Amino acid sequence: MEEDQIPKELELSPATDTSLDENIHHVNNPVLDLPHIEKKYLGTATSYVKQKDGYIFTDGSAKVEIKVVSDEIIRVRLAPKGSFLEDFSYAISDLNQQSALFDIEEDENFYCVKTNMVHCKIQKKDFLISFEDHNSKIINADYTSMHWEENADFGGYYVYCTKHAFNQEVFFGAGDKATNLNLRGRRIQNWNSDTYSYAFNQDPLYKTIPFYIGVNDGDAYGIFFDNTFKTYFDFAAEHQERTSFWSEGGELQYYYIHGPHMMDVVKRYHSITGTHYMPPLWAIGYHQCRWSYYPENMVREVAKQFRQRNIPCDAIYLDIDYMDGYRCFTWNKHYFPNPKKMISDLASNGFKTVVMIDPGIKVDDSYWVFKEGQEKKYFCRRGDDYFMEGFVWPGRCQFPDFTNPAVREWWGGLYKGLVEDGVAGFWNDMNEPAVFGRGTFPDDVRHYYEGHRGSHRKAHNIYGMQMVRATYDGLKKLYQNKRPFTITRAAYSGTQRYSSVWTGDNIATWEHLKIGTLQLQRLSVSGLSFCGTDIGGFTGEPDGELYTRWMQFGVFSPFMRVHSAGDTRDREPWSFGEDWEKINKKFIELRYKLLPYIYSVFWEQHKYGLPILRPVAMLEQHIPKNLQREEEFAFGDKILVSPVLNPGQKNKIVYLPEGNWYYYFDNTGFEGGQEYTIETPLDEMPVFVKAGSVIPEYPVMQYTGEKKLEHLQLNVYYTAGEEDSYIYADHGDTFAYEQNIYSEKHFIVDGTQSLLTITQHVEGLHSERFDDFHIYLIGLPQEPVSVIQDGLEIKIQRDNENRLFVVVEKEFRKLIIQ
Ligand code: MIG
Repeated sequence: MEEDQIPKELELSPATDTSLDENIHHVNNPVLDLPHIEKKYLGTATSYVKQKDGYIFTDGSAKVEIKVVSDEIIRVRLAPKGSFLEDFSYAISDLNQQSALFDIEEDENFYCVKTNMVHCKIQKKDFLISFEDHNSKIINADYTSMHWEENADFGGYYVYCTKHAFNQEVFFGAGDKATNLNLRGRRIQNWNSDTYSYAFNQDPLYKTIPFYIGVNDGDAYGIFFDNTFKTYFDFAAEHQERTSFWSEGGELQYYYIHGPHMMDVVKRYHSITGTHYMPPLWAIGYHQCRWSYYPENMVREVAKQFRQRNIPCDAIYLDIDYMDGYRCFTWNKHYFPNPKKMISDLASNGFKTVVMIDPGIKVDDSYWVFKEGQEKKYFCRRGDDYFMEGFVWPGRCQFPDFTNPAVREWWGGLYKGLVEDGVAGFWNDMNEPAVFGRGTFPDDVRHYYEGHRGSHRKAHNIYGMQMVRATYDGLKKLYQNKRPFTITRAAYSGTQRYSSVWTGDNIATWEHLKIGTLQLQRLSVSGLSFCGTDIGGFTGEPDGELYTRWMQFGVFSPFMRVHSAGDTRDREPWSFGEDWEKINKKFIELRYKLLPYIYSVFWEQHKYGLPILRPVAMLEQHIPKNLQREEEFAFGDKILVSPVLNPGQKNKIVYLPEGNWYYYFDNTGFEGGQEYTIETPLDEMPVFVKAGSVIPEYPVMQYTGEKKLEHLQLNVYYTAGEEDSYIYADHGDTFAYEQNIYSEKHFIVDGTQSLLTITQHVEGLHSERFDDFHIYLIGLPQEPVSVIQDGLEIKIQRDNENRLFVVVEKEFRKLIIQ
């Protein structure tokens, strides 16, 4: 859209526009169908007062706060009757570390709040807000002014914001939605729901991430609508030229996040909602789960099989059946007579044990958790003061109010026994919260909400997040600063600070494999990078081919776990016969080889807020066609993958972004910026490495830390240009990295001078235990004559597969290959 078209459209009078179809949500709500409920719009902006970090504008009765969070982030809040709600958010980790210089200008028609990067313009007439870059290019603009309607049902406001959707604009983000990457033309809602066997396009699902990224004319921006009530987003679905978002309560409060690159937007979104801590190394290995492995002999047998068959595995999960009558924090002593012994035997064989914990606490006076919770009044109550009760696995249950810090503290402590038994990780399920029959809690249930009390309407979408937060905080203390591992099904924005996530109860179909690739890419750009699907599909039966292709995608899923429902057949990597076992083994081994690379990608996520999976749209947002590609994505900065998503597929068209690439399995070189047809034999998948990359590789171990690392292998892929690579390492299980006890090796690979030079700079205080590097030189255009390490010539060697490598000192500065 041309810039000069905008002002005309901005003049549209909202009052004449009665067709706003956000009304559609009234259809199922008889109370709201009452015809007299009218939307109210902001009037003319007439004045403002300055605040410490922004301005409050008014039309004489309503107020709008524009808060400058940073040069690139502006927060907008609406107070329909002039008083803002308390400024509290569960999503935001810290706004105060940000800072910005800003100013305001005013003319006859506009106010303009300016930072170095963003101009937030408020058109006085109709109070329309727009965001422009410093060249006055409009990036995002109101279509109508912010509006609201008073709601007789619960005594609050439904709040609305309607923006222009530009002609070519596309939309990404929004969490776990099981739909195409580009959200244009879709309406979504957020209400965390237990959605067993969900379908493509089914909505809502388990998570609420009210954040999206818009890309128009090569420029990206983000909107984070920080509201925990049921929220809706309409991406040019109802009206081609409008994008709206609204909520059934709470405050209209959103952050405009400037780009211009999608990567910038995602980084900045992380800068306010936080990142995931470094996971323990074992948590990014291969995990084996099912509903459920029991009794003890079964668990031991599965573990034994892994080791006998030499298939790496770091963790085994115990689903709900390990508990005594599904009472959390207890053991079924019939199935598991001596859990401590079993867990320590597993541990000495390299297996971590992860167990499930649900929020529902069985109503049972002889059960200590229930009794304590009762005595302390920690369970949620109905509006009329009775306890909230619902049926879940244990039968009749009550539910802790995790929005109360005292309850969280108590809950965190409950893990003590299991931690002492040796359990290494915890899996929080059913925390949407899910209740059999009625789905979830009734609306009137009360929550403490950090002192800003409210009903379940307000707390529903953050219930799961606060549960896993309680879990994480408790474990952090109990493990005495060893890193916990947690995984949650329900989430709200910011949950990444406490947990990894999985996509819930998917199905063993090819369609669901594809849905999984979409969900994980989407979660990754929505802040929840540490994510995975149930590999193989939760319900239904995959055949060997589907299972194996899913395993291949699993290698490039940030979280790699096989899981399946209770009534399904065996799902171990060997369950489909020898041929499939061989391929599964090869790919699980690949995961273990790539671990130091994957760990470094997690570091980039943690430290810099970079998403782990990066859709091609994000790599090259300036190429319109890429905005529609959704089957291929980068895993970190250096590896591009395009999972095979169809049965019997012999080849696949893969687009390679600009630059040069190597096919991982045979090192064939490809020139990027175009599509190729790539063969897809069953034991390979399209995986490409960017030219110039340094990819560290571990020898295959049966579990992380099995053996001392003698050498660190570096695979260096020749480039005619220059490329940076970063490799991160640390203890693998403590928080010492927060005190800079880590090492970050920076390699510059340069093919412009000699044949190739590799320079190394190391930062951080951690010294690694390996002796030297084995550097493999891949794709050299000619045989090297000599290799010089810091002035001294070293030997060029060939391994038993005739691959070229050199042994180089750990501290080397410069390697010249000529
Ligand atoms: O009502 O714990 O998504 O992973 O195996 C089902 C049993 C409860 C749902 C989870 C699934 C888990 C299952 N749980």
